Amino acid sequence: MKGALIGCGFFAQNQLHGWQDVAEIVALCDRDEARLAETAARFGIARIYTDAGEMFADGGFDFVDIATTVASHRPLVEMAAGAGVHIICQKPFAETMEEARAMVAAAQGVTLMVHENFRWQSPIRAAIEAVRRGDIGTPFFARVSFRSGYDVFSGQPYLATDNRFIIQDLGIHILDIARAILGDATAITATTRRINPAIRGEDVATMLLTHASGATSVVDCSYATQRVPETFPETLLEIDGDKGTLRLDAGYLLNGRDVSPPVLPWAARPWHNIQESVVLIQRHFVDCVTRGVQPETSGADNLHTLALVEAAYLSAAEGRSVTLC
Ligand code: NAD
Ligand code: 89V
Repeated sequence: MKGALIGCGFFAQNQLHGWQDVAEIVALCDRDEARLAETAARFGIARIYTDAGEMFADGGFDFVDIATTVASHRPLVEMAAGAGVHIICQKPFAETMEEARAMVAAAQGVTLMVHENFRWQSPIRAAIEAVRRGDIGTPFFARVSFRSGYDVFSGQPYLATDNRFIIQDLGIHILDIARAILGDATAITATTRRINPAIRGEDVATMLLTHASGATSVVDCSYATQRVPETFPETLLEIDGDKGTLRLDAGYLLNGRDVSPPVLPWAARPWHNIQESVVLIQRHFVDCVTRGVQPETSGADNLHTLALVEAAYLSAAEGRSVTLC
């Protein structure tokens, strides 16, 4: 398959490395000319555009990978859908449910996948597959936990200045993991805190979910946890079922077994876990398009994860449990 990528920023470099083993990226777009030129030279991509509309008009690709920040997602998704190309869109998919629903509606004729890669991290995937195989029977409880003091702001400065921080940026990934393990949630109660005075949004969130199956999960995240050793970017799991228990502990130990992700040739610790998951989700996307089936984190599926994000902020603001329809 041939693809195009929009947004040559911090994280897109991983996506472009990943594509080298999965599909051919034939065109690049960024409105920042310097970033565009530098990225095109790094990956040897000849067709470059500062205007996405011009890139779609020229065409010649089957899918587009939208790697920009959230404010531009809706116009770019709508443009791509209008051009009839399949779409991967970075998380957070949208800033509001209304925008997200509009994008899903616009993309009815193409495959639309949200780049929700944490559920594709191989240690997390090993746990999800074990649950899906029935290794621990019927799960009734999960804790999905991400606690770190890693400086994410130097690579992604917008994380320090946006009104919303940890639930929208990181909580969204681990709420998605909770859904992958226990299915959709019907209610959420959340508390948030800002510990780091140098940022605008919340950097700690604790969420309690009731799932439609009757199971309960605790989904907690912090970028204010000075843990030694630092575990960024590991998500730790405790999953209890009626026939057994799974623990994904620090150091990538799944019930004591080493499930460490590989460090791909272009990757670097500690990001290697996330970097490998990019390749795995890209393969999943190409496989789904080829087979004509919906990706796990299709646009429609992601509406449920986004609804949890919105409900978590509402719950924290109003100090009450929020029911999801
Ligand atoms: P960034 O600011 O470094 O890069 C975004 C790039 O998009 C910039 O170069 C900007 O010029 C370009 N851009 C924005 N709007 C555009 C438009 N309309 N047309 C063309 N170019 C445009 O951002 P980043 O840190 O790379 O984050 C990008 C997205 O990736 C965010 O949504 C972020 O949440 C997400 N992200 C995901 C993961 C993950 O593991 N899934 C990790 C980090 C970041
Ligand atoms: O995965 C992400 O979305 C990143 C980070 C791990 C830093 O939170 O923004």
